Amino acid sequence: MGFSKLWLEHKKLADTRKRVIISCDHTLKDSAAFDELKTAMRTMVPDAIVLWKSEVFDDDSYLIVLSVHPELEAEEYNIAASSNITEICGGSETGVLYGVFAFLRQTALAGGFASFTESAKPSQPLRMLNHWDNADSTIERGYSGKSFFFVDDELAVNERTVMYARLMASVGINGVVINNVNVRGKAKRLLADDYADRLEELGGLFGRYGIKLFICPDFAAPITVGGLDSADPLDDKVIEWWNGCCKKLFTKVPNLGGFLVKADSEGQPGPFAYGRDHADGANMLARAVRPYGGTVIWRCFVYNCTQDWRDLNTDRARSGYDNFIPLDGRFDDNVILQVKNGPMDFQVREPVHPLFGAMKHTKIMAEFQLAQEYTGQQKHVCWLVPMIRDILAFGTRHDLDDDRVSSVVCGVAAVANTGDDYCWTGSELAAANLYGYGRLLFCEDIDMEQLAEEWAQLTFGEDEQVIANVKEILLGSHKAYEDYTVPLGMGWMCKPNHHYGPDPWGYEFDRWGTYNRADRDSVGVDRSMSGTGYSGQYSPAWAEVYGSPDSCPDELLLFFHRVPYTHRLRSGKTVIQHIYDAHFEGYEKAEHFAKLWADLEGRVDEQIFKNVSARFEEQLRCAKEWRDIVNTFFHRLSGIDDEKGRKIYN
Ligand code: GCV
Repeated sequence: MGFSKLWLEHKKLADTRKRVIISCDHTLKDSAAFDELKTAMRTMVPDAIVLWKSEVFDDDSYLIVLSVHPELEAEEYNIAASSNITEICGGSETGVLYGVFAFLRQTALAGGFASFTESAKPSQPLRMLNHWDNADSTIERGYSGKSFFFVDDELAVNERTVMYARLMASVGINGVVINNVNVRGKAKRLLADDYADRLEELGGLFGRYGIKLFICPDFAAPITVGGLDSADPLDDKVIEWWNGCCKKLFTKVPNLGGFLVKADSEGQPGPFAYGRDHADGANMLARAVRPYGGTVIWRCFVYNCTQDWRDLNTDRARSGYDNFIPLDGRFDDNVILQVKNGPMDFQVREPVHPLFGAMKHTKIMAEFQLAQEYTGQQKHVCWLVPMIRDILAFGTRHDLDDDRVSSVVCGVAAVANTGDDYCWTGSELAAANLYGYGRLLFCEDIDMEQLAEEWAQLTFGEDEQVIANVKEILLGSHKAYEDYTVPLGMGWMCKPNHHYGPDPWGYEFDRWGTYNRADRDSVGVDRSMSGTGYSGQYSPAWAEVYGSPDSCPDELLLFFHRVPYTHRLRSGKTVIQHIYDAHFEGYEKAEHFAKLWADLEGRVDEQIFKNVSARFEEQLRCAKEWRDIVNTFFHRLSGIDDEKGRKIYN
């Protein structure tokens, strides 16, 4: 299947110059930065010939000078651009590459060569994408076709992977995990010789674009690949096996950054089977990868997924903190703990995970999910970037010089939303999540309106109506989705397993620890100190805010508290009235967004228009189901009428 170039389409500029001269030394001439610039200039200034250095420089020429300045940080760049000459300096080839992409972006947005200066270095040192791709080409929680990394158990390195690396580098992604954290099927053999040549090739490609390659190993590989009878992290034979395996692998694949590990979670093997803990498991691997500069990223998504719903004391929200806080300080310095943005699992609204800022002696990174597992599965528009921005900007109120999540983490990862669909992300609008995520991690102060406009213009062109409508849709989409699905922090009223569409009690009597506990009088889970005690996992200042329904922010009230339907929110509305209003208003917003899109017929590419229109049709169908099922559910339980007398089914 072919593929779109997304925001790297490079539209023609209104410029009639005859020559674009790229001046740089020989080393840079072989770099991705040079290639990107050359390719882009050929499309953007089609009347010009693109030359490497030239004696001729006249009014019909545009000169771009590329250079590496080692006094800059490796990923930093400076641009000084004018109408006839631009200088781009970077701290390394990657810095120059980022500078080139920034120059191309600004030039495309300005519609021609403009005068500007820009200096930037990334806000986050590690900016990752985690793919949940399986070797058999399926993608766990994938909504955009099949894997383009794995085709029928083989690893593919082809034009599509090149385009992928280019797209990711253009928004500053510098680490990619290619396979699912649930290591299944042939992916268990990623550590064996089977994939070595292709991993080397893919690593080389990624390296050219400043991206480190990561894989998820099977923690039980000493057994499944090595034929040992144990994977005990403290067993000498096991340690020796991993040391040998890593020596071979990292020597063959020099651009391998390390491992991402899901252990003792949802059925994955881990150290618990041998009476060891997460620090034992992570450190054993960290020592095996250390000689090669490798990193072990160890996930904190660990909880009891065989809970009894009758047990009111066990609280899944508590588990990350309870499991890992006792281990603070025990992890080697090439271990990073990867913590989901909230304590549950990528719901549309959750409190920020209490581990941020609390683990003072351990490296931590944040994990988000661009694949919209719980947020409309790339059929509904739900632009997650403002939410990610808010979470990174959240002040943990721990006693730190800078207590914001963005400062207490050493990197950020997101579950990717890509597949082998023509447009990569199922819906063209879902690509705004991919683009915006990368841009945000590079520049955490970026303005969301500007970001939405920028993406819309690079994707759809200069038509102001298109940019305005797309921007309005993106900016309002998350709130609309939250409103017509699960407002007030309730979460989880989706259909079990596939997580799409409403089912208010779908998880209520199940083993996953995800309950709303709605009855005829009240709704919500008491996670205050008189309930499960989860609110006490925060810094004292937040523990106090979250600990009482009077001070808890409305949007999280039912996450932290169990209250009667007649409880008055800080907004002045009752809980039940808020539920009704949110569902009616959220649906209306979705209708409005669909209309904004419909108005663009003839203004955007016909194929794109049709694909997104079909998705809006589905979004409206599903949003109506959410509205009517959730409203009816609460009306039947509570017996309280909507004070505005709107239609609720009984
Ligand atoms: C990769 C949720 C998802 C699973 C996913 C898991 C995780 O439970 O539903 O598909 O597994 O999170 O993050 O490990």
